This record gives sequence, C-alpha cells and structure tokens, in this order.
Amino acid sequence: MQKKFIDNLKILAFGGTGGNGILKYNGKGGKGGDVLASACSKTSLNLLANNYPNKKIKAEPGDPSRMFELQGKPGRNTIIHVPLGSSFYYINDNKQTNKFKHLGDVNKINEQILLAKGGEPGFEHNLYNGQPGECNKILIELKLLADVGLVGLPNAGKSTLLKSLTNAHPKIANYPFTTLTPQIGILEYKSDFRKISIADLPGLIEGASLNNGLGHSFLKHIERTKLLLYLVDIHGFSLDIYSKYMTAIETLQLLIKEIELYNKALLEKPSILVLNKIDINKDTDIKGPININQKFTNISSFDQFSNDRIKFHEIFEISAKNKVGLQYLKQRIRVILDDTSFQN
Ligand SMILES: Nc1nc2c(ncn2[C@@H]2O[C@H](COP(=O)(O)OP(=O)(O)OP(=O)(O)O)[C@@H](O)[C@H]2O)c(=O)[nH]1
Ligand SMILES: [Mg+2]
Repeated sequence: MQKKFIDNLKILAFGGTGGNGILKYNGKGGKGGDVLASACSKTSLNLLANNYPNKKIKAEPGDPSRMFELQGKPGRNTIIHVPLGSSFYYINDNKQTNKFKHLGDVNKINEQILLAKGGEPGFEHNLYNGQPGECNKILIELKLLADVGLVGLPNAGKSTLLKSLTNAHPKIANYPFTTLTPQIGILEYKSDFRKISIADLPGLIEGASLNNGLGHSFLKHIERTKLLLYLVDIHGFSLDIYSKYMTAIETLQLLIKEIELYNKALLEKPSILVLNKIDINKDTDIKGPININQKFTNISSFDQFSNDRIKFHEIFEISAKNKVGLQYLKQRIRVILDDTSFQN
C-alpha cells in the first residue's frame, strides 16, 4: 500500500501573547513567541500533520513583569520543521479574490519563514497590556525539488525507468495508475558520486489539466525540475479495452497538450524525449495496432514533430525494463543538466 502523500496542508499559527507590564514600577512584559517554519531535509508534510493533528501551532506567551523581575521573559518561539521546497501562503477568508498571499518559500536547509508574530509586550504605550499575537491561517504547499521530472501517460514505464536508473523501489505493474503519489529516486554516478534526483509522477491522461485522473494535482511538481523527460511507449497506449488506441505520436501530442494547458511555460523547459519498450518485437508481440504505429516508430518522425511545438534537446530509444540505452541516457542527462546555458 502506498501511503497517501500530502502535498499541501492548512494550519493555524498563533503567536504568543505579550506579557503584561506593571504601571507602578514601569515594568515591561516579555514579547510573545513567534511561530516559524524551518526547512529540514528529513521531514514531510505527513509528519507535520501527524505531529499537529488539530493543525494548531502555538508559540509561548511572554512572561509578565513582576516586582522582582521587572523585565518579563520573552515567550519561546515555536519552530515547525517543513520539507525543502515548501511554499507558504497567508489565507484571507474575508476576501473573494486574492485570497492567498504568498509569504515565501524555503529552498535551503534551515531557511526560515515567519508564520505568526508574537504579541507586543505590555508597556507605557499600550497601558502595560500585553498584546495578542497574530493568528494566521496558512497554507503550506510542497513542490518537490527534483532535477529531472518524468512525465508520460500511464503504463509508459516511468516507474520502471526510475527503478532502473536510481535507488528507488517504486511499484510497477501492467495497468494504468499504478503510481499514485510522486516519488523521488537518486541517480548516482559511480565515477565521482555526483547525484541527480529524478521524480516519477502519476501518469497523465486526457483532461489531466482539467483535473481528470491524478495528473493535475501533481503537475505542479514538475514546475521546479530543471529537465523534463517525456517518456512514451513506442507501441502506443490504450487506457482499457474499451478506449481508443493511440499511437505513440498521438500519446506524445496528448502529453504536450496537457502540459501546455496546465502551464505553457513548461514547454520551454529543457526537455528530452525517451521512447520506451524497444525490446518488444512489434511484429511478433504486438497485434492489431502494429500497422498504425509502425510508421511512427523511427526516431525521425518524432524529430520533425519536435520542431513543431516543443524543442526536444535529444531523443532516445530505450528499454527501461531490460536496461538498454540507459548508460547513454544517464550520460546525456548529466551533460544537459551541467550545460550552463540551461541554468537559471
Ligand atoms: N517490455 C517492456 N515492458 C516494460 C518496459 N518498461 C516498462 N514495462 C512494463 O510496462 C508496464 C508499466 O510499467 P510502469 O513502470 O508501472 O509504468 P508507469 O509509467 O509507471 O505507469 P503508471 O504508474 O500507471 O503511470 C509494466 O508491466 C512494466 O513491466 C520496457 O522497457 N519493456
Ligand atoms: Mg508508475
């Protein structure tokens, strides 16, 4: 069973109340603690949700001023650990439009962001009454940070490729929507231990950009990848026995259309096209659609297509299952990622 992967979470963050001051001695209370989020490599939104089942995160109040301790102690901050790549939005329920205000992102370990400020301490200007802290409704949204994103229709072999290239052990099966949640694997180059992260996403289908299937909610995870790997089953695709068969070229067109509808800018990203399952002998193993797709199974037909709406940096033929063509693919992934002209 794959655990449900949480990629967004709403929380209520309460800054601590400021401590009261004392008029008689002009004593100042302690400031209320802040609620902060800090990026950490070993956590997840699932863990955060488990640690705070009621989604309320509070910081300590400041101590009041006392006769023998005129300056009250500040309240302790509460720091929650969030995964790298988390974005934060302040939710304003009173607004119809622009309900979400982007507060910032955390992309480096230990990078922090303030979610709710603690209240001011009680002193002269507020008649020695400690002020309440902020109470903010916050949306935390996680976009995976991976170097390479695998996109393709269901069954194209994305998880098989992830397994063959990296240390990940994704579920692989001969039916659509095997992968239900994004997974990241690390591809390590033995010569110098260079590591490249690859994200395997659930398969996209027609209407994915309109929320059909699982695809849409996961498309955001490819926004931050540096390289997109479009994986296509060279023998085409059919969702089930009742659905229309699509040739490999048609599946690629569909894939590009869905990505374009979601966010056109993604087509500008460095992209490679990988044609999978070349080990299957078309003449003997595949019946029926073979005549339709035969004319598309040579690379040059894809090459022309590539000039059209998207520029594929390179086109490869592989067998993810039998590990054919993977050495070359690995080398090229690295070269493309290291090519400074693609770095932003
Ligand atoms: N013959 C052959 N079969 C392959 C190859 N790659 C994947 N398959 C098979 O294709 C089927 C689907 O593979 P998956 O890796 O689960 O495909 P996926 O793209 O991750 O599918 P979803 O998670 O459903 O989107 C499995 O039965 C794999 O064994 C290949 O190179 N050759
Ligand atoms: Mg899969």
